[in-house]
Amino acid sequence: MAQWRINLKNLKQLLTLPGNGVFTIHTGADKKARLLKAYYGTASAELAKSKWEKILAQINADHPLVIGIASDNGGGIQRGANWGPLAIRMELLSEKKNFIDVGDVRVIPHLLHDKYLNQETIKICQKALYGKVNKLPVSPLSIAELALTEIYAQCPSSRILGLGGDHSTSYPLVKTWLASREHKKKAALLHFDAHTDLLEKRMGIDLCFGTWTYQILKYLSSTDHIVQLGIRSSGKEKKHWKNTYGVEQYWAKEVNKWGAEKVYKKLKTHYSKLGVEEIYISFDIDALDIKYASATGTPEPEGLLPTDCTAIISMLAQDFKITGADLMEVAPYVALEGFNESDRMSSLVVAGDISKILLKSLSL
Ligand SMILES: [Mn+2]
Repeated sequence: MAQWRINLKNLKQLLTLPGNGVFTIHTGADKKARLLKAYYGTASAELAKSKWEKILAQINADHPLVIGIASDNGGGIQRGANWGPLAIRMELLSEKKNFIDVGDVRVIPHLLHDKYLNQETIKICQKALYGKVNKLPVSPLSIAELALTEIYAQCPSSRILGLGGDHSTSYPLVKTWLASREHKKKAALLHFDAHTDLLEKRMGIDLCFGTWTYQILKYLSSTDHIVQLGIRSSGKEKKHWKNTYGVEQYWAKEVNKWGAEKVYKKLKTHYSKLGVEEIYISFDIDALDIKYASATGTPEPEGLLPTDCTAIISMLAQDFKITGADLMEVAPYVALEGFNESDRMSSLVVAGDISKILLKSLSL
């Protein structure tokens, strides 16, 4: 078993216990306690911490890693995806022997990225997070980027499943994944989503749930190295995105008409022509039809079937190496008008199924 020499000192400051990324003392503490009990056999964060630190020290490349980024500050319509990592982990408990959970990125819920902060604020937040002024970042996206960079630097072959968070949290995940690829031309992105997330800015902000994909384009070998599946809520037509950015898209109505096998054939042809060998899958839960994914910030009707998505991911994992993935925008406590408690619960089960197929594809 390959052991990495992980920079534990840094990681222990940047990350916290699984589920603990949501900063709360009382509200929701019972939910965190349930996860800790299931993971470590104790509901006490104090006792769990030493077990988690031991696991951090023993990280190896034999299993996929799970990391949570419990930030929804890059969202903007209906928040609540900060509870996504905890809820998805509860659904993943049956698989817990098949991954190493490195924990959650530490989150100050009012911050997004350090570039939006002045030096004075950064210093004050460093004192709050780390107990002193230092060189470490303080915003969730910035902390995530450093933590992931550390992990990839120690072990470039690590396969990471990121749990969001609003979709802006994919930005550090995909950016660091691409930065650690040896052959950029062979690395591509598959993006499931109802929305393109290709805005250059949203209300002047260039890093958020609506812009992260645009921000990633410059890191790809070329912009046709991203394929988007499930698009249906877009201010512009499909040809606009193709002509302006060169992004390949299969809209939800096409996927639903063609079915999983035909979509996969097109995907395979597209990636193969480009010489792609490894793929990162970013899955926004709102790619799925609102019937299956009501617990999310911007649910949309006429979306994809979970069975089509899992079939496409399974076929993809047979022909390509899936070396990174994420599941985003699961907002477990969002109760949508017209949907009841059992719809909410079943949408979490569906999110769990998606996380399981992503984890499985990372394990192949
Ligand atoms: Mn999205």
